[in-house]
Amino acid sequence: MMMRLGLAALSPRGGLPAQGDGSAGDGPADDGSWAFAADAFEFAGAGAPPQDGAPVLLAALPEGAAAAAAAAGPYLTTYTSGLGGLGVVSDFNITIVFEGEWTTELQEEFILAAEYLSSIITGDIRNTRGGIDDITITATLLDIDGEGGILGQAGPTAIRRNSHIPSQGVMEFDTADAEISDDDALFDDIVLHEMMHCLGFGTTWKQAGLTTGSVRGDDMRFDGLNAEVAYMHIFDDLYAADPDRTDGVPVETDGGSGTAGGHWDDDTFENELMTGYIDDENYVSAMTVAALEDMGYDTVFEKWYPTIPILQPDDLLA
Ligand SMILES: [Ca+2]
Ligand SMILES: [Ca+2]
Ligand SMILES: [Ca+2]
Ligand SMILES: [Ca+2]
Ligand SMILES: [Zn+2]
Repeated sequence: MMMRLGLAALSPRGGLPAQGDGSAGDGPADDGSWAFAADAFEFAGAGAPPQDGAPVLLAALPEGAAAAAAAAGPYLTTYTSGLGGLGVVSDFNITIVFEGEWTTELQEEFILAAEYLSSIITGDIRNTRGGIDDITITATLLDIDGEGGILGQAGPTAIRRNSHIPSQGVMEFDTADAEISDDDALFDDIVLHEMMHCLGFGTTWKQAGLTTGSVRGDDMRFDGLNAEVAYMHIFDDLYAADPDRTDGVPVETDGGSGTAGGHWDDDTFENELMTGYIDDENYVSAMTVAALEDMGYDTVFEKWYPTIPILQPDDLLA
């Protein structure tokens, strides 16, 4: 079944980080975080095609980037994870189809994110009738609105009927912002965050019946068993202090449509990667991996050993 969801759009809260003096409106929010604001699943509207941007010419990139790309040789058109790249061999495979013009530097962040996901998700997902094994993500770099404003958008575009596991997704980034965030060493985190949305994190929860409460009611919870176990054991202080802990893991209810309802609560989980606001430093907690397990993926999370350290993306580069 092809099922088009809206796309999760992301944009910085208060502008891009650290380009100016950090005054209000000129940089990130006071806490240095970015909002994946308007991460609105209804962003594109039901049935609306993804933004069909013209390819960005390398000449339109900042001079240094274009030169670096030219020096590094031609960019990839497709990449599949889990086949040994970065040392990762996994039955869970992500194929990225690159559209538009790319730099190898930016593509490296997609490769890292995909290999990372293949290292924490270990099990094969049944191929689609069309033979997709296990998800195809179309990644496009295009001119959207220049520096600031919209960073890009991402989300699943086709979902398996019974399992609710996506088989197709899109990730689109504004060229100007991608270059800047890559210079700020944030693009890798942004790409991984958005790739998680393509896998269904925060984007299929509701239809998969994994949440309770509501954004409107100002209390929404993810109530998958594995994530609840992770919440209890990894964030034990927060868990103990949470009067509604038995309802599940707190989900973001601020930030408006898209940010709300599709992320871990930022006030609670701060610089966890899958909160709706990205920080200068972010990490992937076992709770995020546990949520993927609850979504039907076979992952490295094991609920009997919830405190075992979770591999981080940079570990693949070590
Ligand atoms: Ca596979
Ligand atoms: Ca498969
Ligand atoms: Ca922009
Ligand atoms: Ca955060
Ligand atoms: Zn997000």
